Amino acid sequence: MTYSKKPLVGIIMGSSSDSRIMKGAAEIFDEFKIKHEDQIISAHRTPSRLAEYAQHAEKMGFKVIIAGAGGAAHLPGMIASHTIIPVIGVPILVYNDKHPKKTDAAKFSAFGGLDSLLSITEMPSGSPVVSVGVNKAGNAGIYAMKILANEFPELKNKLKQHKSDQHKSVLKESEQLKK
Ligand code: RP5
Repeated sequence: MTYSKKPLVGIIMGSSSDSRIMKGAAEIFDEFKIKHEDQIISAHRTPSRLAEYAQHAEKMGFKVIIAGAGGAAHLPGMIASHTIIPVIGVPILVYNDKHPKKTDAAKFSAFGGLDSLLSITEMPSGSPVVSVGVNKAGNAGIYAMKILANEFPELKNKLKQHKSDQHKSVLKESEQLKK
C-alpha cells in the first residue's frame, strides 16, 4: 500500500557527494512504501533554487523535509526559514573519493562533522531545525515516519513492527555470541 500518489517527503542534499549518505533515508521510505522526491540543492551555490523549492514545498504536498549537508551546512536552516514544514537536518561528513584511503586526510571537513552538526542545530530562537547524528540519514527517515504516522495511522503498526524486528535481531546476535 502506498499512502499518497504525490511524494510526502522531500529529500534534499547540498551535493551529489552527499548522496551515498542520504540514500540511507530514501531506503527507509522505500521499505515503508512512502513516496519521496530527491533533489540536489545547494544553499551556497544555488540560493535562488533553494528559496523556490522551500516556498513551493507546502503546495507540493510535502509533510516533512529531510535536508543533508556537510561543512557549513546552511541548507536545513535556510529551508526552514522559508516554510512551516518540519525540517530534519542530516549533518554529513563525506570523504574525497579520489583519496586512496578513508583516512583523516581524505575527509572533506577538518572538524569531523561537528561543523555541520552545529551549523544545523545552532539555529536562532524561533527558527528550529531538528538534527540527527552525523551521517545518520536512516534515523532521519525513521523520525520522519513518526511524523507521518500522525496523519496516516496505518504507519503506526509498521513502525511497531520495525521496532520488534530490531528487538529480534539483537536477541539473535546475543544468541550467536554464546556459540
Ligand atoms: C556541502 O559541501 C555539501 O553538502 C557537501 O557535504 C560538501 C562537499 O560538497 P562537494 O564539494 O563534494 O560538492 O555543501
